[in-house]
Amino acid sequence: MTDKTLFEPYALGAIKLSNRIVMAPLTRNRAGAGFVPGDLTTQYYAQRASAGLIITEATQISQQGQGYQDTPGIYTQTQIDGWRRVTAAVHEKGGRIVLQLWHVGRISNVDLQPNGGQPVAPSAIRAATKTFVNNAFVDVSVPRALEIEELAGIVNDFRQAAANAIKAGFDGVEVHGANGYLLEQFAKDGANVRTDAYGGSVENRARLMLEVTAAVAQEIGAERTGIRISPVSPANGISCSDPQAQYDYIVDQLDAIGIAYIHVVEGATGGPRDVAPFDYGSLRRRFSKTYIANNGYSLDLAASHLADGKADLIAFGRPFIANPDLVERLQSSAPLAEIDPATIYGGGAAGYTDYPRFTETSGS
Ligand code: 8OZ
Repeated sequence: MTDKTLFEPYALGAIKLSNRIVMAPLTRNRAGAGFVPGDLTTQYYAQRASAGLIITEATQISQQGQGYQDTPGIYTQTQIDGWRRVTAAVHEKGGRIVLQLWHVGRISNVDLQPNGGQPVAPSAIRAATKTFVNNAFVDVSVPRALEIEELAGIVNDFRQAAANAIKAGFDGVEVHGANGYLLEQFAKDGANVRTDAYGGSVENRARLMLEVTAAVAQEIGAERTGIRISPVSPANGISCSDPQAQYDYIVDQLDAIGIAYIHVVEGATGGPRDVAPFDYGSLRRRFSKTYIANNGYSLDLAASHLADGKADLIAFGRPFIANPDLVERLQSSAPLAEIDPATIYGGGAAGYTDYPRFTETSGS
């Protein structure tokens, strides 16, 4: 039994979607020299253009914002040119695509940082996690605490990256405020022990995320701006003592900025949905525009959350890796292909652009 709502058009701010299935951002580590997305990446996204909306893989706004090898950027002209080929190919097939803007903060390694410097963070607290650099998993480096005078520069890097995304032909941008990266490091007290205007209270910890979002919205239009958040996810070694209070406040403020959507990772990213108590309905009620729900949704759960008004759009992540035609498969109850875990991160076409459509496997 398939509820039809998932396959109906939807107006996401200024972006017209042909259905309510979103391709969630997925890190694939296949950028070329200069952190430029190449032809395979163009092909990969074009193959998935029947998604109502594609949210790209996380894309660094500066070299300082990079934390893993071979992830793409959006801060050089060559990167803008590379992404322009991607957006043209997706638009050619009738799809819509926004760029996810990323600063990893402390989830990095000196080998990726400008002049081999330390990664930056709200506080000099190393995360208990690893990153992937020089073809190996390595501990993240000890970060240094950002000086308060440096924060305006980071806000400006996000603003410039958003402008670059529009130059590259994107329909909008998503601020990456989730999964233990810079903006979440500020928001969550497990990573932020600052005593200035960016640490301590709920309001202070939210400040950088909100300044960045407001700057992006001012640059490209609130109706083309969204944000991803993960209130209770422990991803990348992070913790928060007061997620409900923190995210109720953040979402109230995001609504005041007027952005088009919040994209909420419910539970532990890529893991259990019920990892910690949290009232997502509270975020839903506080936010007057679009709520995109993510994390472990089956077709049935997606249909029931849309029917109950708990979400407007549903983002599917890993199923899109092995099923370029995920929308058509869900719509026709075709079986889903399984992902090969060995080819998720890095490499070439294998496990990237060579997953067939269902009609190619069934011979019909
Ligand atoms: C998997 C591997 C590396 C990065 C995220 C950008 O979790 C990521 C990511 C995921 O948001």
